[in-house]
Amino acid sequence: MRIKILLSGLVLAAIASSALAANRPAGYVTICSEGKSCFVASATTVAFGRADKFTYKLLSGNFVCSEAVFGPRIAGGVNECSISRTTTSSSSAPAQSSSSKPVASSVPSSVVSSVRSSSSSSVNNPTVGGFYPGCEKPTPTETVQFTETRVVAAGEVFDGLNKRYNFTGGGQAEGQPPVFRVLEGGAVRNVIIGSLAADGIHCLGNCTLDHVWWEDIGEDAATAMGPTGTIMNITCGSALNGSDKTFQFNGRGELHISRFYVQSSGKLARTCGDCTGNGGPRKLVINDVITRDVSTIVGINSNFGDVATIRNLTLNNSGTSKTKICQVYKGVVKGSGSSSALGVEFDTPNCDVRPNDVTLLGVSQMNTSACVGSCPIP
Ligand code: ADA
Ligand code: CA
Ligand code: CA
Repeated sequence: MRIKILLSGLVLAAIASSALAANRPAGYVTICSEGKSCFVASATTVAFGRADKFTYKLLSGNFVCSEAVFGPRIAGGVNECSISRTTTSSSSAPAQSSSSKPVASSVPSSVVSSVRSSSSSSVNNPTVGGFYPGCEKPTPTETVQFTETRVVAAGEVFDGLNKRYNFTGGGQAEGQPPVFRVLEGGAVRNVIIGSLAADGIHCLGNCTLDHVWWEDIGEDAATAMGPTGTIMNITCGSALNGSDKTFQFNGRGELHISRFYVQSSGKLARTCGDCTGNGGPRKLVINDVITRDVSTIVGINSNFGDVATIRNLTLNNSGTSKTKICQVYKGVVKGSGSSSALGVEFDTPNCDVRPNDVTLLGVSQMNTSACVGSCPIP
């Protein structure tokens, strides 16, 4: 009897933990399991993994759902291959020949010849343009003027139906309200944020921003505010014209950005330099992102244990200013002055990125000198 109770307790615990850890990212649907042949009709980001740990690759055609294609599997169970539920250009297909190989997304030869450095094994070769491939901004169906912040309730999925949303402000004053405040487990999708963009979108816990386009970034585009253990996942969208930060990370936990395009902004993402109760660690995961004229990709506080992992980043700059990929700071708590820049790092405990994770298109250059301090861009 006692053993039975113990066993059923263990089974319940196992069910509970497997219910908590998903084998596909939020908003993704499994198209095949590990070892099986899989198919996507056109260039599509495929997630591979289990238990909330994933590797992403842009694939097209037949491929095997395996570590040979994606890199190391997650031990402890069967890994799965999944795609975004809102991806329309992809489909699962009946079993294909297991000898079939993944096909790189097609890239015009003019673009390939201007790629100057990428030894990445990824097949991600995004085309030049104002959007991440497959994540083009739709034409807004109408413009909605908010008179107050739209609160997205816990677990709610707000589908913006590709309308443009305006609220107020959008200048550089701190302390503006957000256009959307997303509570634990909520999602915002198919939303275009117009020029009255205030303080963008605030996420207070786990949240997904999926198919969100900022036409003109407000004070910043979105802020991760969730506690330790939460993930803010921003995937498939674009953001233009930020004066300073695009994504601001003030909470704890993780901020993931994938299949995203950012143009004309100071930084793609920054963990807070001087927040009230500031600290860490904070984790940034950047994958499949294209930037144009963004001075610094990530700024993180090494003294708080922040880690940035960057893969499949493409710079498509209009000039030769050297983009800083991972700028490390010493962060402070509010009232103790400002954060100070320590240097640009590659392949260190805080900056999990190497130069060959970055593809340089056209005249683009990055700062590879592992410089010390604020490393002014020449
Ligand atoms: C600035 C400011 C921070 C915080 C942040 C934000 O970086 O120094 O304290 O307010 O903006 O959340 O926009
Ligand atoms: Ca700010
Ligand atoms: Ca802000």
